Amino acid sequence: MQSRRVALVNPPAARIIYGDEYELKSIIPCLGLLYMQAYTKDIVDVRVFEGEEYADFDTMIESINHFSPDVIGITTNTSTYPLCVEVVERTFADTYIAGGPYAAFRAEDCLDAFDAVCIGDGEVPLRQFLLGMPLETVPGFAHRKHGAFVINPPAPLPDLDDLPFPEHPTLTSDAYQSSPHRSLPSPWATMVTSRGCGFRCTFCLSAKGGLNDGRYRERSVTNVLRELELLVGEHGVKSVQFWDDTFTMRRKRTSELTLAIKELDISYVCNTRSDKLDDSTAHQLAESGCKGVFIGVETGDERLLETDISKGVINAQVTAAVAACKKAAVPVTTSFIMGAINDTETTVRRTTEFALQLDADHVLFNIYTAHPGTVGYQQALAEGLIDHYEVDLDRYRGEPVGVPTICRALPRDKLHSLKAEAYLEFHRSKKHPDFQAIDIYLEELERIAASSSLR
Ligand code: B12
Ligand code: SF4
Repeated sequence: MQSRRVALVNPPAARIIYGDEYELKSIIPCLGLLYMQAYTKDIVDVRVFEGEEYADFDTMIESINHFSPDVIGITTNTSTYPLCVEVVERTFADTYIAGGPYAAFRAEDCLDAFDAVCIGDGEVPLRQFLLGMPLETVPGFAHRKHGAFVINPPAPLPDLDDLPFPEHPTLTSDAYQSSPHRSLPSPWATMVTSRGCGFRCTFCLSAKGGLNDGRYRERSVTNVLRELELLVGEHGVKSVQFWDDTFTMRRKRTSELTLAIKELDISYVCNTRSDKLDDSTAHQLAESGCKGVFIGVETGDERLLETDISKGVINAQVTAAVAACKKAAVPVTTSFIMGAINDTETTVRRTTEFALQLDADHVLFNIYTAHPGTVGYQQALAEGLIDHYEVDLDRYRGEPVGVPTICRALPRDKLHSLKAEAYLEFHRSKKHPDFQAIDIYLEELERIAASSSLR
């Protein structure tokens, strides 16, 4: 018997989401889809359709239709949701399943377009469905029964060591790119050695209350090492981007992991929190080939850091973590958010000043996005700053595309100019300025001044 065909789809979103910042951003495949492909390929003919690998959206749709899948599973982010619906409208499968960060918290709305929504990790529920379990009974799925919205009991979370390794399309396709702070020698791969985080940051879906309740789960060092050895030994991989939320979460594991990685003689980049990055950890990272660590600093305003962001650290810890990286010679990226509910021009400028003071190797400034499922979204709803918004790519232009901003004092265009100014100040403060970035943000400032196109 011919096995069922399953398409797992990530719509092409980078050009829409990144706009003029496109050249400066990371574009990588969706690991979630690749994990689900690896977990089901023994029972179905499953193919991943990564939007960035196609010339345009139409070509991807044609390719999906040519494959003629029985089941289509689509990964959703807030800004990509309209494209996800378009995939449903322009293809012809029997069953449509949505999953990922947006659908998990907008399950009822998504059921207007989809037959089921997967809430949380998808490997086990998808496999159960493909093995023949009716979607009405699959743990982890939400669906409609006689018009009523039903959420099935949650699926058990898999032991991450039991999951087969995903494929690594970055090794074979040139559709992917690294932002300057993640740029490493080719061939490069992306990996997660853990899932979840569980701190309380108000904008983040890896926080407590977010995806899988933010539960932090680890792969064993042995399991990570096996995948790395495979990548290095069989595919000649020279570097790895670790996309864990908090790579250095546990000191003991970090020591073991960095010792193991050191043996492989690769370079890598990772993300963490400032309270998980002291001198000794920074030293271990450096010794094991770490060429970049990303720290979410969020704001320079100490009060907002507690009230609006709920980061659980103070500025002194950030300063110490950045100093630790510099001492260990690990390049560091500091990332900031502008436009939290109570941000003002003064607090945003304080953020820029803090970024300049920290003087990291790279910096990111983003506009606060109230994603459904976050505390920030609930707060903005409760305070009447937004309603239960529809994602609308035409109405809300620029980052965050499709989504209203929530800042009480600063309209969208003002936030965008403060962001562009912050980038300009940062890059101009450097001994070796990034002229490409300077040009991008100068043009952005001119555009904002010339029109009020950012609603
Ligand atoms: C790596 C990463 C990226 C990568 C790759 C994105 C991608 N498509 O995977 C890059 C750098 C490109 C990126 C960019 C952005 N990202 Co990002 N990113 C992440 C990060 C840190 C890890 C994702 C990951 O690999 N997880 C591990 C895998 C195994 O899990 P997973 O992808 O969630 O998939 C599992 C389940 O969700 C579920 N599932 C997912 N899809 C489906 C589909 C079906 C059918 C089923 C059954 C199940 C299912 O099953 C999977 C396996 O268990 C997450 C935070 C996080 N920890 O999740 C943020 C996150 C996904 N990013 C986020 C955002 C906002 C962005 C940007 C918009 C940021 C910006 N302003 O530029 C852009 C948009 C990119 C885009 N194309 O849409 C948000 C999304 C929130 C939302 N509701 O939209 C997150 C959750 C961070 C946050 N704020 O909390 N990101
Ligand atoms: S520390 Fe990072 S990953 Fe963890 S909840 Fe906060 S923002 Fe999310």
